[in-house]
Amino acid sequence: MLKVGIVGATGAVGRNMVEVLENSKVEISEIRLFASERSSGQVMKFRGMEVLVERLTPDAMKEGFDYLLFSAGSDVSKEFAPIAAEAGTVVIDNSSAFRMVPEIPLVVPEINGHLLKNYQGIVANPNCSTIQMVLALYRVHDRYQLHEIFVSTYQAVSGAGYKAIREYEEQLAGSNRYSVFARQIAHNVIPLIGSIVDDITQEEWKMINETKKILNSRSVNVYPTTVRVPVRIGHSESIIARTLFPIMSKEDLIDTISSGEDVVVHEDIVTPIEVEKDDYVHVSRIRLFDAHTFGVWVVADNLRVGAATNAVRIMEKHIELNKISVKSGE
Ligand code: A2P
Ligand code: 11C
Repeated sequence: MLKVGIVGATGAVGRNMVEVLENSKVEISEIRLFASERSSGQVMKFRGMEVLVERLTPDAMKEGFDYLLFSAGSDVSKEFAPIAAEAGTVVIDNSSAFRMVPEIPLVVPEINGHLLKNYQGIVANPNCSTIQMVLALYRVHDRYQLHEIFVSTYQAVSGAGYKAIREYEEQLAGSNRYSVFARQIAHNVIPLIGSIVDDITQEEWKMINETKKILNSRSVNVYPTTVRVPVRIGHSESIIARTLFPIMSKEDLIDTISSGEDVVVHEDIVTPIEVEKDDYVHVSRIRLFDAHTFGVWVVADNLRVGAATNAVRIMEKHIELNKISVKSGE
Protein backbone atom coordinates (compact mmCIF):
# COMPACT_ATOMS: atom_id res chain seq x y z
CA MET A 1 0.00 0.00 0.00
CA LEU A 2 1.39 3.33 -1.04
CA LYS A 3 1.45 6.84 0.30
CA VAL A 4 0.82 9.19 -2.62
CA GLY A 5 0.44 12.95 -2.99
CA ILE A 6 -0.55 15.32 -5.78
CA VAL A 7 0.92 18.83 -5.89
CA GLY A 8 -1.26 21.23 -7.86
CA ALA A 9 -4.31 19.01 -7.31
CA THR A 10 -6.77 21.86 -7.93
CA GLY A 11 -5.36 22.70 -11.39
CA ALA A 12 -6.51 21.61 -14.84
CA VAL A 13 -3.99 18.74 -14.96
CA GLY A 14 -4.08 18.12 -11.19
CA ARG A 15 -7.81 17.40 -11.19
CA ASN A 16 -7.25 14.86 -13.95
CA MET A 17 -4.40 13.31 -11.95
CA VAL A 18 -6.82 12.80 -9.07
CA GLU A 19 -9.37 11.21 -11.41
CA VAL A 20 -6.95 8.97 -13.31
CA LEU A 21 -5.27 7.80 -10.12
CA GLU A 22 -8.65 7.17 -8.52
CA ASN A 23 -9.57 4.85 -11.40
CA SER A 24 -6.19 3.10 -11.53
CA LYS A 25 -5.34 -0.20 -9.85
CA VAL A 26 -2.68 1.37 -7.66
CA GLU A 27 -3.39 0.50 -4.04
CA ILE A 28 -3.12 3.60 -1.94
CA SER A 29 -3.16 3.74 1.84
CA GLU A 30 -2.90 7.51 2.09
CA ILE A 31 -3.59 10.27 -0.43
CA ARG A 32 -2.68 13.92 0.18
CA LEU A 33 -3.59 16.83 -2.07
CA PHE A 34 -1.57 20.06 -2.17
CA ALA A 35 -2.12 23.44 -3.80
CA SER A 36 -1.45 27.08 -3.00
CA GLU A 37 -2.73 28.87 0.06
CA ARG A 38 -5.73 30.07 -2.03
CA SER A 39 -7.17 26.56 -2.14
CA SER A 40 -6.26 25.24 1.27
CA GLY A 41 -9.30 23.90 3.06
CA GLN A 42 -11.12 23.00 -0.17
CA VAL A 43 -12.48 19.46 -0.17
CA MET A 44 -11.91 17.05 -3.07
CA LYS A 45 -13.16 13.49 -3.48
CA PHE A 46 -10.86 10.48 -3.86
CA ARG A 47 -12.24 6.91 -3.98
CA GLY A 48 -15.24 7.92 -1.90
CA MET A 49 -13.22 9.80 0.71
CA GLU A 50 -13.28 13.53 1.29
CA VAL A 51 -9.74 14.89 1.17
CA LEU A 52 -8.81 18.34 2.42
CA VAL A 53 -6.55 20.33 0.10
CA GLU A 54 -3.45 21.45 2.00
CA ARG A 55 -1.10 24.35 1.48
CA LEU A 56 2.21 23.10 0.09
CA THR A 57 5.09 23.35 2.55
CA PRO A 58 8.70 22.06 2.49
CA ASP A 59 8.05 19.99 5.63
CA ALA A 60 5.16 18.13 4.00
CA MET A 61 7.55 17.01 1.25
CA LYS A 62 9.65 15.14 3.83
CA GLU A 63 6.79 13.02 5.17
CA GLY A 64 7.79 9.75 3.52
CA PHE A 65 5.68 9.68 0.36
CA ASP A 66 6.25 6.75 -2.01
CA TYR A 67 5.16 8.87 -4.98
CA LEU A 68 4.40 12.55 -5.50
CA LEU A 69 2.88 13.82 -8.74
CA PHE A 70 3.62 17.49 -9.45
CA SER A 71 1.67 19.80 -11.75
CA ALA A 72 1.93 23.24 -10.22
CA GLY A 73 4.36 24.89 -12.65
CA SER A 74 8.14 24.98 -12.95
CA ASP A 75 8.86 27.30 -10.06
CA VAL A 76 7.01 25.11 -7.58
CA SER A 77 8.70 21.99 -8.96
CA LYS A 78 12.17 23.53 -8.77
CA GLU A 79 11.62 24.51 -5.16
CA PHE A 80 9.80 21.46 -3.78
CA ALA A 81 10.56 18.40 -5.93
CA PRO A 82 14.24 18.13 -4.87
CA ILE A 83 13.19 18.20 -1.19
CA ALA A 84 10.86 15.24 -1.73
CA ALA A 85 13.39 13.34 -3.87
CA GLU A 86 16.03 13.87 -1.21
CA ALA A 87 13.61 12.35 1.32
CA GLY A 88 13.37 9.18 -0.80
CA THR A 89 10.17 9.91 -2.76
CA VAL A 90 9.80 9.17 -6.47
CA VAL A 91 8.62 12.51 -7.92
CA ILE A 92 6.80 12.49 -11.24
CA ASP A 93 7.01 16.05 -12.46
CA ASN A 94 4.75 17.42 -15.17
CA SER A 95 6.58 20.76 -15.47
CA SER A 96 9.42 21.62 -17.82
CA ALA A 97 11.82 22.20 -14.89
CA PHE A 98 13.90 19.01 -15.17
CA ARG A 99 13.08 17.58 -18.59
CA MET A 100 16.38 18.36 -20.24
CA VAL A 101 18.60 17.51 -17.25
CA PRO A 102 20.70 14.64 -18.67
CA GLU A 103 20.49 12.43 -15.54
CA ILE A 104 16.70 12.82 -15.25
CA PRO A 105 14.66 10.39 -17.36
CA LEU A 106 12.00 11.94 -19.61
CA VAL A 107 9.49 9.16 -19.82
CA VAL A 108 6.62 8.04 -22.01
CA PRO A 109 6.25 4.54 -20.51
CA GLU A 110 5.14 2.85 -23.73
CA ILE A 111 8.39 4.03 -25.38
CA ASN A 112 11.13 4.26 -22.78
CA GLY A 113 9.59 2.97 -19.54
CA HIS A 114 12.62 0.71 -19.05
CA LEU A 115 14.48 3.79 -17.78
CA LEU A 116 12.45 3.49 -14.58
CA LYS A 117 14.06 0.20 -13.58
CA ASN A 118 16.02 0.70 -10.35
CA TYR A 119 15.50 4.46 -10.65
CA GLN A 120 14.73 6.67 -7.65
CA GLY A 121 14.34 10.44 -7.67
CA ILE A 122 12.71 12.88 -10.08
CA VAL A 123 11.13 11.56 -13.29
CA ALA A 124 10.11 14.15 -15.88
CA ASN A 125 6.77 13.94 -17.66
CA PRO A 126 7.06 15.40 -21.19
CA ASN A 127 5.07 18.25 -22.70
CA CYS A 128 1.56 17.30 -23.86
CA SER A 129 2.07 18.03 -27.56
CA THR A 130 5.30 16.01 -27.56
CA ILE A 131 3.74 12.97 -25.86
CA GLN A 132 0.96 12.48 -28.39
CA MET A 133 3.30 13.02 -31.32
CA VAL A 134 5.93 10.49 -30.19
CA LEU A 135 3.28 7.92 -29.28
CA ALA A 136 1.80 8.18 -32.78
CA LEU A 137 5.21 7.87 -34.44
CA TYR A 138 7.50 5.74 -32.28
CA ARG A 139 6.83 2.44 -34.01
CA VAL A 140 7.48 4.02 -37.41
CA HIS A 141 10.74 5.29 -35.98
CA ASP A 142 11.65 1.77 -34.75
CA ARG A 143 10.93 0.25 -38.16
CA TYR A 144 11.87 2.94 -40.69
CA GLN A 145 13.93 5.51 -38.74
CA LEU A 146 12.31 8.92 -38.70
CA HIS A 147 14.51 11.65 -39.93
CA GLU A 148 12.31 14.74 -40.41
CA ILE A 149 9.03 15.63 -38.74
CA PHE A 150 7.07 18.70 -39.88
CA VAL A 151 4.27 19.34 -37.40
CA SER A 152 1.61 22.01 -36.96
CA THR A 153 -0.32 21.85 -33.70
CA TYR A 154 -3.86 22.93 -32.89
CA GLN A 155 -3.70 23.16 -29.10
CA ALA A 156 -6.61 23.45 -26.68
CA VAL A 157 -6.80 26.34 -24.23
CA SER A 158 -6.74 23.96 -21.24
CA GLY A 159 -3.05 23.32 -21.98
CA ALA A 160 -2.39 26.70 -20.44
CA GLY A 161 -4.18 25.87 -17.16
CA TYR A 162 -7.38 26.78 -15.38
CA LYS A 163 -6.84 30.55 -15.68
CA ALA A 164 -6.69 30.13 -19.46
CA ILE A 165 -9.92 28.13 -19.50
CA ARG A 166 -11.59 30.91 -17.50
CA GLU A 167 -10.27 33.59 -19.89
CA TYR A 168 -11.63 31.62 -22.87
CA GLU A 169 -15.02 31.11 -21.22
CA GLU A 170 -15.31 34.80 -20.34
CA GLN A 171 -14.57 35.69 -23.95
CA LEU A 172 -17.21 33.25 -25.16
CA ALA A 173 -19.59 35.14 -22.87
CA GLY A 174 -18.66 38.45 -24.53
CA SER A 175 -15.51 39.75 -22.81
CA ASN A 176 -12.67 40.96 -25.04
CA ARG A 177 -10.08 41.07 -22.25
CA TYR A 178 -7.04 38.80 -22.34
CA SER A 179 -3.96 38.35 -20.17
CA VAL A 180 -3.08 34.63 -20.33
CA PHE A 181 -2.93 34.47 -24.14
CA ALA A 182 -1.18 36.89 -26.50
CA ARG A 183 -4.48 37.72 -28.26
CA GLN A 184 -8.17 36.99 -27.87
CA ILE A 185 -8.57 33.22 -28.27
CA ALA A 186 -12.36 32.87 -28.61
CA HIS A 187 -13.27 32.85 -32.34
CA ASN A 188 -9.58 33.13 -33.19
CA VAL A 189 -6.29 31.20 -33.55
CA ILE A 190 -2.92 32.29 -32.13
CA PRO A 191 0.36 31.00 -33.62
CA LEU A 192 2.29 31.55 -30.41
CA ILE A 193 2.57 29.23 -27.37
CA GLY A 194 5.07 30.45 -24.81
CA SER A 195 7.53 33.22 -25.59
CA ILE A 196 9.88 33.36 -28.59
CA VAL A 197 13.59 32.68 -28.15
CA ASP A 198 15.83 32.62 -31.27
CA ASP A 199 12.81 32.64 -33.60
CA ILE A 200 11.00 29.65 -32.09
CA THR A 201 8.45 29.48 -29.31
CA GLN A 202 9.11 27.65 -26.05
CA GLU A 203 6.49 25.09 -27.06
CA GLU A 204 8.28 24.49 -30.39
CA TRP A 205 11.60 24.18 -28.57
CA LYS A 206 10.09 21.49 -26.32
CA MET A 207 8.77 19.50 -29.28
CA ILE A 208 12.19 19.61 -30.99
CA ASN A 209 14.31 18.68 -27.98
CA GLU A 210 12.03 16.43 -25.96
CA THR A 211 11.41 14.27 -29.04
CA LYS A 212 15.14 13.64 -29.46
CA LYS A 213 15.50 12.72 -25.79
CA ILE A 214 12.48 10.38 -25.67
CA LEU A 215 13.32 8.62 -28.96
CA ASN A 216 16.98 8.61 -27.92
CA SER A 217 17.95 9.92 -31.34
CA ARG A 218 19.88 13.06 -32.22
CA SER A 219 19.09 12.59 -35.89
CA VAL A 220 15.33 13.14 -35.65
CA ASN A 221 14.76 16.72 -36.80
CA VAL A 222 11.46 18.28 -35.77
CA TYR A 223 10.10 21.40 -37.52
CA PRO A 224 7.09 22.55 -35.47
CA THR A 225 4.61 25.42 -35.63
CA THR A 226 2.57 25.49 -32.42
CA VAL A 227 -0.84 27.14 -32.53
CA ARG A 228 -3.52 27.78 -29.91
CA VAL A 229 -7.09 27.19 -31.10
CA PRO A 230 -10.46 27.86 -29.46
CA VAL A 231 -10.97 24.29 -28.26
CA ARG A 232 -11.45 23.52 -24.57
CA ILE A 233 -9.80 20.08 -24.36
CA GLY A 234 -7.84 17.99 -26.88
CA HIS A 235 -4.73 18.85 -28.85
CA SER A 236 -4.63 18.05 -32.58
CA GLU A 237 -1.54 17.76 -34.75
CA SER A 238 -1.01 17.66 -38.49
CA ILE A 239 2.24 15.77 -39.00
CA ILE A 240 4.22 15.19 -42.19
CA ALA A 241 7.18 12.92 -41.52
CA ARG A 242 10.06 11.57 -43.59
CA THR A 243 11.86 8.28 -42.97
CA LEU A 244 15.39 7.17 -43.80
CA PHE A 245 14.30 3.72 -44.98
CA PRO A 246 11.53 3.24 -47.59
CA ILE A 247 8.07 2.39 -46.25
CA MET A 248 6.85 -0.89 -47.77
CA SER A 249 3.21 0.08 -48.35
CA LYS A 250 0.38 2.10 -46.90
CA GLU A 251 -0.97 -1.06 -45.23
CA ASP A 252 2.37 -1.63 -43.57
CA LEU A 253 2.46 2.00 -42.41
CA ILE A 254 -1.02 1.63 -40.87
CA ASP A 255 -0.05 -1.65 -39.18
CA THR A 256 3.16 -0.13 -37.87
CA ILE A 257 1.45 2.93 -36.37
CA SER A 258 -1.35 0.85 -34.85
CA SER A 259 1.12 -1.57 -33.25
CA GLY A 260 1.98 1.28 -30.87
CA GLU A 261 0.74 0.74 -27.34
CA ASP A 262 -2.22 3.01 -26.46
CA VAL A 263 -2.47 4.16 -30.10
CA VAL A 264 -5.69 3.72 -32.08
CA VAL A 265 -5.83 4.11 -35.86
CA HIS A 266 -9.08 5.21 -37.53
CA GLU A 267 -10.33 5.20 -41.11
CA ASP A 268 -12.71 8.05 -40.39
CA ILE A 269 -11.53 11.41 -39.04
CA VAL A 270 -11.21 11.99 -35.29
CA THR A 271 -11.72 15.43 -33.75
CA PRO A 272 -10.71 16.71 -30.29
CA ILE A 273 -14.20 16.91 -28.81
CA GLU A 274 -14.55 13.14 -29.36
CA VAL A 275 -11.52 12.24 -27.24
CA GLU A 276 -12.17 14.19 -24.04
CA LYS A 277 -11.50 11.99 -20.96
CA ASP A 278 -10.00 9.31 -23.19
CA ASP A 279 -6.60 7.70 -22.57
CA TYR A 280 -5.55 6.85 -26.14
CA VAL A 281 -3.78 8.63 -28.97
CA HIS A 282 -6.01 8.67 -32.05
CA VAL A 283 -4.47 8.66 -35.52
CA SER A 284 -6.49 9.30 -38.68
CA ARG A 285 -5.98 10.74 -42.21
CA ILE A 286 -2.99 8.44 -42.79
CA ARG A 287 -1.42 9.25 -46.18
CA LEU A 288 1.64 7.78 -47.86
CA PHE A 289 2.90 10.49 -50.24
CA ASP A 290 5.95 8.57 -51.40
CA ALA A 291 8.09 5.74 -50.02
CA HIS A 292 9.78 8.10 -47.54
CA THR A 293 7.03 10.60 -46.77
CA PHE A 294 3.75 10.20 -44.92
CA GLY A 295 1.12 12.35 -43.24
CA VAL A 296 -1.11 11.79 -40.19
CA TRP A 297 -3.69 13.67 -38.11
CA VAL A 298 -3.20 12.96 -34.40
CA VAL A 299 -5.64 13.84 -31.62
CA ALA A 300 -5.48 13.22 -27.84
CA ASP A 301 -6.82 14.62 -24.58
CA ASN A 302 -3.97 16.94 -23.59
CA LEU A 303 -4.85 16.85 -19.88
CA ARG A 304 -4.98 13.03 -19.80
CA VAL A 305 -2.69 11.39 -22.40
CA GLY A 306 -0.57 14.55 -22.53
CA ALA A 307 -0.21 14.90 -18.76
CA ALA A 308 -2.18 13.10 -16.02
CA THR A 309 -2.49 9.68 -17.64
CA ASN A 310 1.17 9.66 -18.65
CA ALA A 311 2.13 10.57 -15.08
CA VAL A 312 0.03 7.75 -13.60
CA ARG A 313 1.38 5.34 -16.23
CA ILE A 314 4.90 6.31 -15.12
CA MET A 315 3.92 5.48 -11.54
CA GLU A 316 2.40 2.14 -12.56
CA LYS A 317 5.45 1.25 -14.64
CA HIS A 318 7.78 2.21 -11.83
CA ILE A 319 5.80 0.00 -9.44
CA GLU A 320 5.83 -2.90 -11.93
CA LEU A 321 9.56 -2.69 -12.70
CA ASN A 322 10.61 -2.29 -9.13
CA LYS A 323 8.43 -5.16 -7.93
CA ILE A 324 6.21 -3.24 -5.56
CA SER A 325 3.01 -5.25 -5.93
CA VAL A 326 0.14 -3.07 -7.17
CA LYS A 327 -2.62 -5.51 -6.23
CA SER A 328 -1.48 -6.92 -2.91
CA GLY A 329 0.41 -3.84 -1.79
CA GLU A 330 3.30 -5.97 -0.54
P1 A2P B 1 -4.38 26.94 -6.69
O1 A2P B 1 -5.63 26.28 -7.21
O2 A2P B 1 -4.43 27.12 -5.22
O3 A2P B 1 -4.03 28.18 -7.44
P2 A2P B 1 -3.11 25.03 -13.56
O4 A2P B 1 -2.10 24.03 -14.07
O5 A2P B 1 -4.48 24.73 -13.98
O6 A2P B 1 -2.68 26.44 -13.85
O7 A2P B 1 -3.09 24.88 -11.97
C1 A2P B 1 -1.95 25.17 -11.23
C2 A2P B 1 -1.96 24.36 -9.95
O8 A2P B 1 -0.80 24.68 -9.22
C3 A2P B 1 -3.13 24.68 -9.04
O9 A2P B 1 -3.48 23.54 -8.29
C4 A2P B 1 -2.54 25.74 -8.14
O10 A2P B 1 -3.19 25.88 -6.90
C5 A2P B 1 -1.16 25.16 -7.94
N1 A2P B 1 -0.20 26.18 -7.49
C6 A2P B 1 0.10 27.35 -8.07
N2 A2P B 1 1.02 28.01 -7.33
C7 A2P B 1 1.31 27.23 -6.28
C8 A2P B 1 2.20 27.34 -5.16
N3 A2P B 1 2.98 28.39 -5.00
N4 A2P B 1 2.21 26.32 -4.26
C9 A2P B 1 1.44 25.25 -4.43
N5 A2P B 1 0.59 25.08 -5.47
C10 A2P B 1 0.52 26.05 -6.38
C1 11C C 1 0.14 24.06 -23.73
N1 11C C 1 1.84 22.35 -23.98
O1 11C C 1 -0.65 23.36 -24.35
C2 11C C 1 1.46 23.53 -23.26
C3 11C C 1 1.33 23.35 -21.78
O2 11C C 1 5.71 22.31 -20.57
O3 11C C 1 4.17 21.07 -19.70
C4 11C C 1 2.32 22.43 -21.16
C5 11C C 1 3.53 23.11 -20.68
C6 11C C 1 4.54 22.10 -20.28
O4 11C C 1 -0.07 25.24 -23.45
